[in-house]
Amino acid sequence: MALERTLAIIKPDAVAQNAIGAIIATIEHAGLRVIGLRQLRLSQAQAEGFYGVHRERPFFPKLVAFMTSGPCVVIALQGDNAIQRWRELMGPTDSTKAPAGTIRASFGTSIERNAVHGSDAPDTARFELGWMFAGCDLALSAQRE
Ligand code: FUP
Repeated sequence: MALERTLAIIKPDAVAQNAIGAIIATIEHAGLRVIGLRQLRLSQAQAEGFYGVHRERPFFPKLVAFMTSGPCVVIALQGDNAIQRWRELMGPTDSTKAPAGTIRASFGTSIERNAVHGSDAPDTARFELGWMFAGCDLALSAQRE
């Protein structure tokens, strides 16, 4: 198994529900390590840049409006197979189709307002962590496994 890092985002809908602690508890109970953490409100330009791959999709304006509607919590995670394991904890993109017990079933309400984000592959994880934790040395803040 590969020791990986991935980016998790607790989106504005979940922050508004006071669900930050519950979501981080789920992450920690699953054995993933939090190695970086901050709360921020994305600017329009940051949200458009972060979701740049979706720029041509019809849902892009609503996605950017939602992601800038309130504060997010961005989290760097580390663990064996962290990318896939975090996505399993999240559940599928559409919250209405997410299996009971997943974070998107518990805190999301639709495909658009789906509570959390997770990187989908090693290259996107590297890009997204660099974006959200620019200037941070995540290796220094990581617990030794
Ligand atoms: P995911 O990897 O599960 O976050 O999903 P995607 O990268 O495919 O989509 C990124 C975000 O775009 C989703 F979290 C929500 C939004 N989206 C929509 O609003 N409508 C869609 O049909 C697909 C995605």
